[in-house]
Amino acid sequence: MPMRWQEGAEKIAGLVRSHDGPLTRELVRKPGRFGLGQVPARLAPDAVARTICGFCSTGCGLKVHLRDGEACNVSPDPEYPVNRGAACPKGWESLAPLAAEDRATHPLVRGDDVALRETSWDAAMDRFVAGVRDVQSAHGAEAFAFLGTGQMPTEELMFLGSLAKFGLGMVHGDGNTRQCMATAVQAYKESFGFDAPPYSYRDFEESDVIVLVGANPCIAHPILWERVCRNPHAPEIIVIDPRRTETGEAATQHVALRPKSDLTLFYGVARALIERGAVDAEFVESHTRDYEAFERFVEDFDVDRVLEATGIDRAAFERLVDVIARGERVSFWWTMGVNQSHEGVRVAQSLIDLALLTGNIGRPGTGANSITGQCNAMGSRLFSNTTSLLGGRDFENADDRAEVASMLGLPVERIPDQRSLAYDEILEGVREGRIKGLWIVATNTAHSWIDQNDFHALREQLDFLVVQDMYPTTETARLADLFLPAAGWGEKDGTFINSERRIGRIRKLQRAPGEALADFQIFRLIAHAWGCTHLFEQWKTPEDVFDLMRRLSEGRPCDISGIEGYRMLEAAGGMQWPVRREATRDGALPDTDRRLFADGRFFHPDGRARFVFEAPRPVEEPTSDAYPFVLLTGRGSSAQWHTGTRTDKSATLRKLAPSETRLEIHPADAARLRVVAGDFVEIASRRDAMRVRVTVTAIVPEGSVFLPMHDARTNRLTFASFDPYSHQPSYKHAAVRVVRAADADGGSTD
Ligand SMILES: Nc1nc2c(c(=O)[nH]1)N[C@H]1C(S)=C(S)[C@@H](COP(=O)(O)OP(=O)(O)OC[C@H]3O[C@@H](n4cnc5c(=O)[nH]c(N)nc54)[C@H](O)[C@@H]3O)O[C@H]1N2
Ligand SMILES: Nc1nc2c(c(=O)[nH]1)N[C@H]1C(S)=C(S)[C@@H](COP(=O)(O)OP(=O)(O)OC[C@H]3O[C@@H](n4cnc5c(=O)[nH]c(N)nc54)[C@H](O)[C@@H]3O)O[C@H]1N2
Ligand code: SF4
Ligand SMILES: [Mo]
Repeated sequence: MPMRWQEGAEKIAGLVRSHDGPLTRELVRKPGRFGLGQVPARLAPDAVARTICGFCSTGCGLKVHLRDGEACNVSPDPEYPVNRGAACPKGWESLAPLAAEDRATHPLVRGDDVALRETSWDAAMDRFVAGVRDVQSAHGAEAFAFLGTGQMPTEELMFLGSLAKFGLGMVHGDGNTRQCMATAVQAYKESFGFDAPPYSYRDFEESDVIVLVGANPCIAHPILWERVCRNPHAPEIIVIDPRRTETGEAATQHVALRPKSDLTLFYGVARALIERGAVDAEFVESHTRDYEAFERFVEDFDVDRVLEATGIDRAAFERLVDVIARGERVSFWWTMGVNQSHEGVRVAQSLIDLALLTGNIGRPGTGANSITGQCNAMGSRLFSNTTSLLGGRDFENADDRAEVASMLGLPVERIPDQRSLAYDEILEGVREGRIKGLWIVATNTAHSWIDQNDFHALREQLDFLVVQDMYPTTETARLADLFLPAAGWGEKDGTFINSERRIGRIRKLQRAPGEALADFQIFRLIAHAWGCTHLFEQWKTPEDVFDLMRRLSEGRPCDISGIEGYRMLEAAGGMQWPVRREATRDGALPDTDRRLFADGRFFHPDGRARFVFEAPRPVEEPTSDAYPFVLLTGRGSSAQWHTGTRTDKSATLRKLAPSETRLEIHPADAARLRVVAGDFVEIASRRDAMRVRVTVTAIVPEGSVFLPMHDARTNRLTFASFDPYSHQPSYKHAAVRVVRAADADGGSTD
């Protein structure tokens, strides 16, 4: 039974008493503000509350129905401009993960007997402070790093990054958005001058050609696919994916290229478009740079080279070029099939190059559009204070540091003058003994990071690991020295930013169980225990932090200074950045569907977008006689979310998901291996092996196999290679062998 809020409040009050000070008194007086209390008084007991879904970056509006003040049901919001009354199964089932039996209710600490045991918040805070200080004093401030997420409200992300760096003196922090969006961030920064996905979802409805690259929205963004289906122009839909996914099946053309041959393909398409005279010369001349060099560079990518690299046939290539050349409003969209590649940044930029070349940007139905992944990957990109300083600034720029210091009322020396290491570099630091402590918040590294054998070995080298999650049962939480129990979506306030830059309000609808606290409040407790509350005096509520975000954004591309507060966001049905102060001056609300670059001005100082390109590189772990298959990984079903900590808790979602992991294998390969559907195989990489049943299907091409990422064993097989510019892991390419399980057993007795 979850504890009633009064009980919880009393406990907390007692626990934090030793840290006497303003925070303690506030906790005692206003427990509701700390993730323990009742739902806000503003919500009537049987009201409907509007919020935003906490799973994917589509950012659907949801209505949460309350009975006697308790959230009892969820339905999609028909008035929200994103989803207009539709939601996928995860959205409908949003409340189930909150009621899971394994919800964390108390802090846990690892005792001398090695078990994790319940402890008080008071003791947990002491342990946190001592653990971090011990590491920092023995090995330097840089030796303690944090790993965050794209799944908390922006206000919490900003608090985490600011507390860790400005308060606790950490220098390095990154998040799971490295696994997901880093490539798009880097590509946009170099090409456009700022990390700025330019589109509005309305573009799905206004295109006459929709090119989806390495994206499977039918599974991963079902409501975006709904938007595609609402397009009244009978669009050409081209899906470029080695697998014939549900989306590929529904397309007007599926281009089944060889894994990781995208770059050659798109340079070939660019050359063919140039040859056809499909270049928008006026746009290129007025709004871009480096076109001539690009034109010379792609000359080497003739059709034969493309066909050889990609394995597609001439007719398919010509059709692709023809459709793009003739399209009036062509939009290019990409997701993880591009971002998670050893050369993802250049592939993303090759799509940007195509959009620039053909003038398909800034107009309705166009764009070079990265679809994001998690509900708040976009908030994390701008405000997590990891790679870039708050608001997309640069840690290495003294003016940027001075500006942030003055806006936040901080001594400027508190702001590190170097960029954080990226996720992979932080783990490399652990290997080399430079990083001895980690604080992992709202991400399940011990399942989702590439090459788990390596990660588990690295864990042994840490002196202190803190994990902050909704569940103490995650693979990562089980490795913690200290576990901090967090409230989840639905139990706290704040905002998310979705894929089309729309800021939406999320609401506290119910209390968290036991002594779990909103991450925001955990950060306040930590600031208090550390003795740095004076730096965060303006950070009492999420809305206070939202106000700071507005200030930090003013005059920048991501300007939200015109959003006067949560009430305006609620009234507007979410607002896309930028919203400058002038835009809402007389109570006006900006248009609900806005795209960037309508005026052809990009964010580089000269206003011009760049053509960026580079020769394709081979993958780092090519297939061989011993490991002849390419392992592809990704999303398995619309009912499963990543490592399953939330979606596995819903009986409905479990029913909608496959009952067990299956390896997709092509019929011709299956025949060679003498396996039929349902047989067990052993799939092995150079790192590990797993036993799994097969689904024999032509979804995967010959020579490739596919495993869903939702199974923790998948990342024991993956090969750790990274894009050199974005440091994003290449989850979608490893060399593996597959043998019939019976043969493997026979083999092992030899
Ligand atoms: N149900 C569900 N929805 C989700 C998520 C979830 O876990 N479950 N996660 C969310 C998150 S965080 C993200 S990032 C998105 C991911 O959304 P998507 O990127 O759409 O999903 P994935 O299945 O990872 O990968 C998409 C496709 O990339 C293809 N691919 C692999 N290699 C290549 C290649 O070399 N070239 C090309 N062109 N394609 C390739 C794969 O075959 C796969 O079909 O989904 C979001 N939505
Ligand atoms: N092989 C392979 N691996 C992949 C991918 C792939 O395609 N293939 N995709 C990668 C991608 S794109 C992504 S985004 C990552 C995702 O990887 P993860 O981030 O590790 O996956 P999640 O399961 O979403 O983990 C989120 C964790 O946060 C917790 N949580 C949720 N809400 C809250 C909250 O409000 N507060 C706190 N404190 N905790 C919370 C959840 O319980 C869960 O443990 O996986 C990556 N890994
Ligand atoms: S599409 Fe994404 S945002 Fe919409 S209901 Fe599903 S998981 Fe939630
Ligand atoms: Mo992601």
